[in-house]
Amino acid sequence: MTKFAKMNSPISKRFVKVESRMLNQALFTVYRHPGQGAIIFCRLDRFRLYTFALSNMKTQPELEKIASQIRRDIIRQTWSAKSGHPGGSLGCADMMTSLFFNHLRFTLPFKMEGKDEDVFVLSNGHISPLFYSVLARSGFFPVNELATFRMINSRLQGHPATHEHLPGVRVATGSLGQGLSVALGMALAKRFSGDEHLVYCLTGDGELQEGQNWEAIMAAAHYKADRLIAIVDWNGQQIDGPNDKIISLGDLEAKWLSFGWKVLHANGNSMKEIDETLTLAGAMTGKGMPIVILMKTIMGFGVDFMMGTNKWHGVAPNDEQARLALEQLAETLGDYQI
Ligand SMILES: Cc1ncc(C[n+]2csc(CCOP(=O)(O)OP(=O)(O)O)c2C)c(N)n1
Ligand SMILES: [Mg+2]
Repeated sequence: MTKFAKMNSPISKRFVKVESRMLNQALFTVYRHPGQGAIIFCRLDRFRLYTFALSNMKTQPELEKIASQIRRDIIRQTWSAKSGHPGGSLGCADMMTSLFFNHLRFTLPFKMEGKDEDVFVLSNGHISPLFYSVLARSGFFPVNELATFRMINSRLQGHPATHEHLPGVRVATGSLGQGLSVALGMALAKRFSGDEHLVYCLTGDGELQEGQNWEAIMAAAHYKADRLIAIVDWNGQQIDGPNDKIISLGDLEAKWLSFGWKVLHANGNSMKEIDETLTLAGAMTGKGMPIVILMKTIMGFGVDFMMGTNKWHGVAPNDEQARLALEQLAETLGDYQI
């Protein structure tokens, strides 16, 4: 499932120019082939020109439709289990939809080794309702299994675990601060085995208060892990309140830069922006530096009464709240049976 290939060839006349705009200091010109995918022409700096051919790419409206269903799945899983973490799950739904449906190169059925494919680590394992929905909706396991979320003996435990052998889960997470170290190990293993595929790792912002992250961040730059892409869910909130009240993250960009990472920024709740930033991040791999996307999100995004507060970090909606939430989220792919 190759989503893009470096072309560095002239744009054919059959492509129609859609728009040009700046994104993370790079000029993107988007061309579309009638009936096919898009070409993104990406000018990274004034000396080098890159073009990227994208095939089988989902358009922004298509991704938004999928994300709406995934948000419904998040509400329905936490509502039926009467527990779980809807806030962070809703906030990261756009990025995870774009990542799994347009960028991550994986093969099915799932193989634990992850050789010759991109791999993903969910370090903030508590947003499992999102992870499970994205995995199910992209074919890793049957969508109806979402109905077993958090049940005894289910493969869909509150936090992802390998013991249950759920396709798509390569590492148990939920004990915060560990995922990036594992992702770095995977990136180095890929290098040793001559595999040029990418390793993506999503972490929370509150999670960055765990010291182990900074060992991994330091080590990744030292080892030039340039096929590792970290994504920070920068929602400004954590379990007990805003980051700034608990332990301020300070100048997050300066910190990652000073540790030797390439830093990109994105609005994680703009499908267009996050989708393009994931393209840009992919294009920047293999250049000697690990890459981080500092992704601004709104916790609870998509459900008005859940947005912008830590209140819904780990609280499930009751019947009435679930009804009100689902009214705001279109059913696009079909709800699973509960
Ligand atoms: C090592 C560890 N300490 C504490 C917790 C409990 N815990 C779960 S989520 C969370 C907050 C994390 O904040 P953030 O990463 O910003 O996630 P968000 O609330 O934005 O989803 C905490 C403290 C945990 N899971 N692991
Ligand atoms: Mg947070």
